Amino acid sequence: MDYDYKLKCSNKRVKVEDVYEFEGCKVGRGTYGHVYKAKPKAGTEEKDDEAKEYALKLIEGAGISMSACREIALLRELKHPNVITLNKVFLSHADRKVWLLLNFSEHDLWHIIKFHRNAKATSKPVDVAKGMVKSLLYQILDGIHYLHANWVLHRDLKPANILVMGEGPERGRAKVADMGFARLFNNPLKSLADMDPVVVTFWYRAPELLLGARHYTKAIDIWAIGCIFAELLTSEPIFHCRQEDIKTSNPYHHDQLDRIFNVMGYPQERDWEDIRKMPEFQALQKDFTKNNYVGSSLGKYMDKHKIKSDTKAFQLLQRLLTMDPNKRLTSSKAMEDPYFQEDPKPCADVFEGGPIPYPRREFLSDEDNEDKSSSKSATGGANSTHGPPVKRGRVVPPSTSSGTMNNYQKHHHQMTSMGMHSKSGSNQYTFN
Ligand code: 0SV
Repeated sequence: MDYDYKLKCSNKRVKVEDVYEFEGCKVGRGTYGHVYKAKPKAGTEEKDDEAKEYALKLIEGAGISMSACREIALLRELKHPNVITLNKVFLSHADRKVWLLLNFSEHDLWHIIKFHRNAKATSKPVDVAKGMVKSLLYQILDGIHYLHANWVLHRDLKPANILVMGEGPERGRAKVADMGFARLFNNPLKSLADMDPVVVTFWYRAPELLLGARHYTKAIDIWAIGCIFAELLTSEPIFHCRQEDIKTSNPYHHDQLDRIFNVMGYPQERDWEDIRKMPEFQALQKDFTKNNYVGSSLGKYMDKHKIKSDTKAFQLLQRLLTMDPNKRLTSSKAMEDPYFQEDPKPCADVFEGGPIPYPRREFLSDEDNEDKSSSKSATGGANSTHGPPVKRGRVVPPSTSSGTMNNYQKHHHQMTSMGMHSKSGSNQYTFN
């Protein structure tokens, strides 16, 4: 190429570091790359937006790799309030780096649920909006409905991939994102044998995947949404199971299936007729004894967590967590469920104008930047895929609330769990 022309183009090209301030503002790190919180620099064309916060994702590796290309191509086509928004792509020719400019989200469900779990463990009450779980579930379904309508399957839905916007024009809006790990590890046909053992969670995996389903389906995403819904209601991962080091490409995970049956009961053939067609059906018959799960049911499990089976929330959960993928609810049917017609109605701001009790994202220290160790703690090691890595970050004070609550807001807030509201309003099990 003509050298002068190349130079002219290069001089014209806007460099990410010239227009955005993000030094020392790393908020995430993983195999996918690095994520920074960024603000437009004063005196740039973006100055009108100075108040707006962005996330800058620096894609791992050099140049426009297959995965960079896939992510950009996909996000460019998608536009929905409950799906992450790609604003711009910066190509840095000097170091062959690719940067994605996204809207910044202060929270995600992994951190929110962790906050409630800690509060529950220390018996500290948390003040959240009455309909928060309902609003979150509705918005997740809306985002997934949009993706499914466009034949995009998520394939790795879990709390860490549901972002929630903090203060600003999109306050309290949930957005479906994908930190990207699944691309490496979640392809059921991709061999994992030659990879380093990586701690991966199967907690959100549908039973048909664990029994060797060859393809991802919309129903697989719906199962994961059911798992997230249960976790929002109880603050516990419903199908919590010991983490495994995966070294093989085998999709069959005995312990994870055992956990599912311990909660749900063993699937009856009349409930899931095609189970016998699953590739791992023989292994299932060999390894499991139906009688071990007699007396287990979702109703019993949720009842232990103070969620009664005559509630609309429970009934919707049961329809989402249906073992037979062909009988599982679709996203559009789920959005029409009576749960959403019942008060409190789902809101656009999941916090319903009330204060946001969750801390802001921490900035990662330089030490974290180089940290490649693989802690395998229950809360997620550096290589774990179910949640953000253990961070040693600088703690930023909790986000300021929207100020004192007015009467309307007070009406919508109480010491409560995120989701279930008995008539008395007591939800002592979860957060009180
Ligand atoms: O959500 C992202 N990227 C942003 C991650 C950082 C956010 C920090 O605030 N990517 C994304 N991919 N797919 C989606 C869905 C449309 C399915 C939700 C969102 C994606 C990720 C990686 C790759 C390789 C391809 C697609």
